[in-house]
Amino acid sequence: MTQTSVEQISADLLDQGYYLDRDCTTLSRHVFQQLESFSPEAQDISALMNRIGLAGKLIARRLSRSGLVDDALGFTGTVNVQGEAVKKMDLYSNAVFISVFKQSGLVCRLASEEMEKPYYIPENCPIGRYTLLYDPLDGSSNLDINSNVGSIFAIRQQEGIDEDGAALDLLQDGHKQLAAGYILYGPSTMLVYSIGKGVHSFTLDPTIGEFILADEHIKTPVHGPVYSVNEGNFWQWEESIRDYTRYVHRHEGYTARYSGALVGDIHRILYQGGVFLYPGTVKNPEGKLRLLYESAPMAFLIEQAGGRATTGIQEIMDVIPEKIHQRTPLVIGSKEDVALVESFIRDRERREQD
Ligand code: AHM
Ligand code: MG
Repeated sequence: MTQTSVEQISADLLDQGYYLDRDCTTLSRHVFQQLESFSPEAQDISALMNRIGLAGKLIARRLSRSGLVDDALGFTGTVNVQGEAVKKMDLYSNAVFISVFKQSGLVCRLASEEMEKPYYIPENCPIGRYTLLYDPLDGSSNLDINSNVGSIFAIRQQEGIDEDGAALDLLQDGHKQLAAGYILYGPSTMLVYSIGKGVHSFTLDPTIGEFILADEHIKTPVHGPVYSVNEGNFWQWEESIRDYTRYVHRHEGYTARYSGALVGDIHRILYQGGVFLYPGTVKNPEGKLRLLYESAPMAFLIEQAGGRATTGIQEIMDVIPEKIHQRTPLVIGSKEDVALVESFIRDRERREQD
């Protein structure tokens, strides 16, 4: 190769600098860019996100081979603290998060929807300044049909050590979250996160084993056509939610999408707008979704993208739980679409008071 052609190739590559930059924007580098610092706090958050990414890679690897390896699919035969049948992948995913944070020195305690009490990592506690809250494998009913599932996470500051498991310091509102996001295991594996400075998505490049920046500062549209709700529960809903559903059935411009995995449905709404609802039902008056592991992290994220999240009467971020596994009704997504649902709730309240 002549000198000129080497120079030419280098120049061409520099011309494509944007792509090279993007290819080199890994999760941990992005955190430093966001925080514009290499301070100890930035180092911590970057390392935390890196560990969450590692958990995502391990779970994605097992999911991609779940039909091929023994003991990946199916139930364990036990029920969790919520009374739900536990799948083998739920347990595996739960353990993966614990395992990646052991010896990290960062996280003293992990609280998950699969564990009755938070899990302490005693060797980390003298220095571990953070708590990880997570739903290790959300939408796990999709597993046996090879459909999308996800992991949801939030990071909070560790406030006191409380080894009896009550974790009273976690009974605080969503504004206490320092970071939140999810990993979507779909055709590709994507990690979406916010540290309170916008919402950013990454795609796992399996050839190099890194999450590479896909989109920065994602903004959810103020309105979208999608409404995402399990209409099989219609008979169990309050009249206001039925009123809303009748409205979208009778007006042009709405389309229904419901995947059975919150992460997948929220990902669609994040990019394309619309609203996701899991209201209270006769069986579960507070709905199905858990505040600390599902609703609050998603509320943090969607608000950072310019959307909203409410129980129908209160902002999700303002809800103070009474117990760590507390459930909340959830209405989340584009501002205008959330407001439309709220208007039906308020109308009903007004009519019932008259
Ligand atoms: P899980 O965390 O036990 O999987 O439950 C949460 C899931 C959400 O991902 C999804 O939106 C919802 O439960 C589906 O519930 P349903 O089958 O009642 O519609
Ligand atoms: Mg879940």
